[in-house]
Amino acid sequence: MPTNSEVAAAFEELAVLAEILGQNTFKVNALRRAGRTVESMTADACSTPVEQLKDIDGLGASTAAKIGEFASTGTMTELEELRAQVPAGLKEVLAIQGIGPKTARAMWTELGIVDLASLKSAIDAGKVATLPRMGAKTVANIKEAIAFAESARGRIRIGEALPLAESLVSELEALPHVERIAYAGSLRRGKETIGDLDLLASSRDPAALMNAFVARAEVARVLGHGDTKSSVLTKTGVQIDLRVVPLDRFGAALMYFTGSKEHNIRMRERAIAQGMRLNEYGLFREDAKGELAEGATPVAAATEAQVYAALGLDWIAPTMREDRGEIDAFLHGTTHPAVVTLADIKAELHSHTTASDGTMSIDELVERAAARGFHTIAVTDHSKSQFQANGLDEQRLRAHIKAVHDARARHPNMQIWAGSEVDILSDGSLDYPDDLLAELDWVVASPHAALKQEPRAATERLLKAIRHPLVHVIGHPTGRLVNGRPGLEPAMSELFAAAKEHGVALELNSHHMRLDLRDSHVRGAVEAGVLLAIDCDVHRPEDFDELRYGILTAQRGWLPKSLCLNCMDAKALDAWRTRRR
Ligand code: DGT
Ligand code: CA
Ligand code: CA
Ligand code: ZN
Repeated sequence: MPTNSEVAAAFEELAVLAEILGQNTFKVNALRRAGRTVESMTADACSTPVEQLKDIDGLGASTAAKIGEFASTGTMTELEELRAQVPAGLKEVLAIQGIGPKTARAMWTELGIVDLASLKSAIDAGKVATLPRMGAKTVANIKEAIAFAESARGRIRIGEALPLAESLVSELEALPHVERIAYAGSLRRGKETIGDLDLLASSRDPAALMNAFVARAEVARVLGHGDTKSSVLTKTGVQIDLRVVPLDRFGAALMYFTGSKEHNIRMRERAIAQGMRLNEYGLFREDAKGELAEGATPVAAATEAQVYAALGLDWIAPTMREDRGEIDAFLHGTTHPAVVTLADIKAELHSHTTASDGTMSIDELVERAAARGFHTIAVTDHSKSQFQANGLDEQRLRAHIKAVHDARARHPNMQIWAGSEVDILSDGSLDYPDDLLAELDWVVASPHAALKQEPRAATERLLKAIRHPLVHVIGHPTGRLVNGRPGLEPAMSELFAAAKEHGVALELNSHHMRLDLRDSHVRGAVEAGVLLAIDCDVHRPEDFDELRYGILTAQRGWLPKSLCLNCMDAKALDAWRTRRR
């Protein structure tokens, strides 16, 4: 069934199209009002009878009928008709900052502009400046906005978004009038890519906070500047929204703007089932008429934990708020899944030194691992096929094994393993002969080349590596790069079953460019009872800091400590290792 937001979006699109087509303002306004009304309804508009809908303030016979139609067909006849009349490319014209429906209509009907390309040529030909209320300054702004829209990127990787959000939060937090500030949205949920950044704050002087926000050095363009909400685009094309809410409502707002939308919908349904209403201002008890009274005092609003508690739930970590069963799992009195945290990680099992393409010596690598409080480090330089990464041939590997073992005497408190990140060749065989692999303490087998293989071939390739008796871990199993390349697309369930059967671990590579396994794979692996290794694939000292992205992804996949190799104590980990030796 369509959600209220979907119905609202349909009304908004209808209003925009009607406006572009020059239909009367009264009708356009009625459509907009209907959209807003549905958006704020607590009941599902699509399951409410049309007879009742038409009596709701903000709706009427015609808009109620449209909702009824949307509920049964998923669209509105009029919407389809108007879409057919307006060139599809006008949508991207309308999306340009500074161009509203009236301007778009004039551009279309008077200048024949139908998309961004024709808009650009019309500007260059000096035609746009001839439209009413179109000074040279406005045209210049539009031109700049087009360039910007073209450079603005899609979703950004978490490794870029999180440091940006952290610096914003810590600097704005230092302002004397700021009471609280936090990032919300998909970033707080730890998704691998982020559409836009959502910041939420409470301040004794909201205007001053907004002024400080829009004046920041990274801001390229201010999209909106108000006392409760401002939006900016950064020079690197990232949109950031900042909202200010009262401190005593911060928890409810943080919960709302953290999402996910699907989780929020479930929580609102739960509230309604208990005679309450949940929105971004708080959790409220319905009055005697079953309505939400204006100015009511919330049952809970100051902290997220209070809101969850008032709904009979323990606080749910943002990484788990995706409507994937978390509400049932966090009911009061149930034992929740104890997902892995950063502090639980005690070993790095995939790392490179200057012997292949790393920047650190064996000793520096060990010292950095010790500084993290780790008890174990596996040194896993590349194998011979990775010639561009200076992969080790058999002779060099033998010398390297000795060098790694010699380091043990200098670092008695660290468990140091001589390993290899051995290539899984395209046919599933490994890049070193078995007798050499048997000399290693630790074997990570990873695919690096032939990543465009057919899914079936990829599955067979990885299965062969999993069945190999000397392999401990399959490194970055698909080889995908976030926003880069799709990588292999093997039948994951077959890999999970084989990994479980053969006692091989799969890697969750923490590097924000990889996150491979990805969150949904982690969840599948967990359900299959497969052990995972959360590694940083360390090449440089700072790569140890990538761990937090791996942890967020692991949490999104509900990975318990008990299925994470890196959470074992040194002895247990070594016992697991030697079972395969
Ligand atoms: P993104 O930015 O695409 O990576 O994803 P989000 O989850 O950050 O989404 P965004 O920025 O559109 O909105 C932030 C949060 O605000 C979202 O996770 C939940 C909440 N929210 C936004 N729009 C709606 C809505 O129409 N209904 C509900 N229930 N929540 C919404
Ligand atoms: Ca967002
Ligand atoms: Ca947003
Ligand atoms: Zn590697």
